[in-house]
Amino acid sequence: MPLDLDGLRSLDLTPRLGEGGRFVVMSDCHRGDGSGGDEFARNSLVYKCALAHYLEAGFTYVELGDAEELWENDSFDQIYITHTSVYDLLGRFHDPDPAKTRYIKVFGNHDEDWREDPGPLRDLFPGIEVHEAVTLGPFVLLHGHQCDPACTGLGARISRYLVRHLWSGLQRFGIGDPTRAAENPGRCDEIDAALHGAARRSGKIVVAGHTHRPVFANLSLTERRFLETGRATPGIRRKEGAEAVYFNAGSCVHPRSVTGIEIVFTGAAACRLTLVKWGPVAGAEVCTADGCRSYPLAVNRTPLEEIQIGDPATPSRPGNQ
Ligand SMILES: [Mn+2]
Repeated sequence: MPLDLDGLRSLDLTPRLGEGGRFVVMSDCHRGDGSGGDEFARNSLVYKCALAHYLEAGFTYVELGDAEELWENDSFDQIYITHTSVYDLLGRFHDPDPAKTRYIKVFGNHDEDWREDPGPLRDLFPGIEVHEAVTLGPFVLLHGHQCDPACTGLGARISRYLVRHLWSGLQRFGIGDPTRAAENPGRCDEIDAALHGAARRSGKIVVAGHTHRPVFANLSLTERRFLETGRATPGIRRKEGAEAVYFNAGSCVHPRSVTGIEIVFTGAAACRLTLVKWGPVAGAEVCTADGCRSYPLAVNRTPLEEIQIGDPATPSRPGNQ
């Protein structure tokens, strides 16, 4: 059944936009127990560098689901013990006052347990709520598994059983979990199409996660590359152009980087969206108020795509206007 965005139980953050606002959306951390199956562990340093930047720069952090890997791990304690420094940093975004908190948490399929009982989280983040979706001006932010039959209802229960009892063991030997759209471009295309359809029907702009593949203005990076260069392998969808109604933040479990989407409001109804990648860069020059310095290895923020919404909406690459 097609997804009805108006049927989601949403937190409405729109009242916060009066004075502008900076939001960063990151999805699919899949934080685990530090074993070979914990795909987040290799990126935790990069992720913490990104979070520290957003904390300092006054952003509100929207965590868009599958933050905790509760399909593979039955104990949140072990996830917390493994990634304590991450939870300390997240704690600095949190405020028990829902009107002030800068840590907005949405559940996905792998951490849907929080929907029924966010109790264990509340020991770390007093009073925290975990939402199905967030409304922010023209945007609806949701995890996106609602459009994936393998990850909702009975499908989710079967997938969870397989992941818990079979794949978490195999993953330690490097075998991926086949229930994830992340490992299947065809399923990824279907979920993107369903989320894009939901956005068109509702007149809202959708920002989701779940597929682990960044999408900007309805184009994945390879689809955009095809439009720009005419080059692609046969399985890549041929789209006619960008359409600023559907975006996907990607994930924090890419092999060497994390991706996210920054939404910076420049007026009550105008904002700038940027798809960013954070990752290690060799020989990077880092400039601060004290001048510029070269480092053998640095964690850098790289803008990949940027668009202005509210003003004449022209998709463009940063520095190319
Ligand atoms: Mn998911």
